[in-house]
Amino acid sequence: MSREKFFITTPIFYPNGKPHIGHAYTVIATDALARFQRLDGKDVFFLSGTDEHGLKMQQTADQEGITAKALADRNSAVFRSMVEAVGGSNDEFIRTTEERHYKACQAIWERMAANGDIYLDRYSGWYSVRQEAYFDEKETTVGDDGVRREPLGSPVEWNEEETYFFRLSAYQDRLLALYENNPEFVGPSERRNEVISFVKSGLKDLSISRTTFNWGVPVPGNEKHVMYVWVDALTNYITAAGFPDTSGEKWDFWPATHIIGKDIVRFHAIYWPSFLMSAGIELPKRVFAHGFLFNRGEKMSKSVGNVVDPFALIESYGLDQVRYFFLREVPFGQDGSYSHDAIVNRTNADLANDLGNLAQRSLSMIAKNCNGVVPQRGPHTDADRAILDQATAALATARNAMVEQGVHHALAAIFAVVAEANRYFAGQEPWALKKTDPARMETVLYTTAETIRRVAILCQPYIPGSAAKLLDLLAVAADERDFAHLGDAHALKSGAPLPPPAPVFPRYIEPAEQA
Ligand code: ME8
Repeated sequence: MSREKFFITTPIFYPNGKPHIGHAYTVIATDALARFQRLDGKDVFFLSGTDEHGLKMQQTADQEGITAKALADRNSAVFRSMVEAVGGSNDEFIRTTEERHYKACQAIWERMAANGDIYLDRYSGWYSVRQEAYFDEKETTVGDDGVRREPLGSPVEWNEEETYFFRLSAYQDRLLALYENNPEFVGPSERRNEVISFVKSGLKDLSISRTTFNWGVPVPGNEKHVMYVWVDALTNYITAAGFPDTSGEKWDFWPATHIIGKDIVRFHAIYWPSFLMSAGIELPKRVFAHGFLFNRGEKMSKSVGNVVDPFALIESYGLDQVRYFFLREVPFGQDGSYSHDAIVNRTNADLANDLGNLAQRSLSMIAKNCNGVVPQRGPHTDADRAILDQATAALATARNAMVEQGVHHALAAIFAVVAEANRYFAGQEPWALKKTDPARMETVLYTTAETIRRVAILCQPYIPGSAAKLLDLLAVAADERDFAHLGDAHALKSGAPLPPPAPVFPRYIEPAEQA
């Protein structure tokens, strides 16, 4: 039986600067969504990459006195290592300067042209280099400094050029029907509402080529023009699925779920489906936009000079600590803020204290009192049953949350089990049972270890390294860690040998206190 396919993407990053924490956040969240589906038995294709063309890249390269390609090569590699550093389990890392991508862009262009949606005309308007987009005069404002800016604040300049247009105006009704008939197409609902009202306010045809620079994909048949960077960028998602070859195996992954930041919803939820409709290609399953992260301006740590650098953040707090913090603390889809204190408090409380201590205390007791093997499991009481059942039930809750990108809800349900397991452990007092009822002590320790096994299996998408360590401590085989192995049928076997216990979650200690 072939497994259900699941294709998920991050935005492809502009490598004209260094990766910052916002980029890392997108990758971490998309990675958790990808890992979850893999563990849930799906055949997953997880894509990330870099968006290397456009005027911004050319200008940055000019400032540095290098070619745009050299800049792209250098910085794309940095983004690739950022994706790796944050634990990205992506199957591919696409670069828009790849030959296969040029072919895909030219193919989608030709299909849109063949459908009568592309025409040549002149364009003039207020152009923002930073946004790589034209703005209506009425969308711009002139500040006290005499500089005219678009709504997001970047300066605009008057520009006039010959350009190809895409007949976006022709897609207004089809787009509105799409949002109406597929309410899950754009999420969360605030973003969906914004998109609908933007489309209802009227769509103008879109300028989709540039002649003022040549760092881009040439327009087929008119090499004076390069494609507008967003036509090029959005197409990456289908390049990776093998387009224009739609008969290959990779194409079976399409359509994708796109995870993006809220700044680029318009491109993904309006332009992209219009291009695809025009080219006769199936539309994405869903476009989900997360919020923005803000540093509250607190000093992060003495050892960290630049807190927006994801590499430095991981260095200070640990990878799973950073992942856990962002995934648990920020409701996915809303804006969030981070600070040194918030990261330390959250990860010390949930990871070091709740989960880490529970594992350490129960596994040490097992090592000491049960000869280092999985304890004997006597008859289960209601309390034993209840905690194990809650752990199993958390999968259904997490699954329902994860299909709609409710990453924080999934983690909340899993960590509610951890909190309950701590109450169970404290309430059962296995240390007291040691003298009065050693058989019952074994059952309590068994139940605690089995609960930790279930929690660790469920934690893998979010804190993969630490979850693997916990499963190692419980001697769970590598091929018995997916969600199909969560329940009673795959529970720990009494008498199975366990490795010596070791702490999994170091507690963060302020550098000043370390001395
Ligand atoms: O927009 N908080 O690339 P990009 C949270 N190349 N997320 C943030 C963030 C912040 N402060 N800042 C950035 C592009 N991001 C295009 C995309 S896709 C076909 C082309 C995240 O490098 C957010 O997800 O400027 C944003 O969408 C993404 O980084 C890419 O930003």
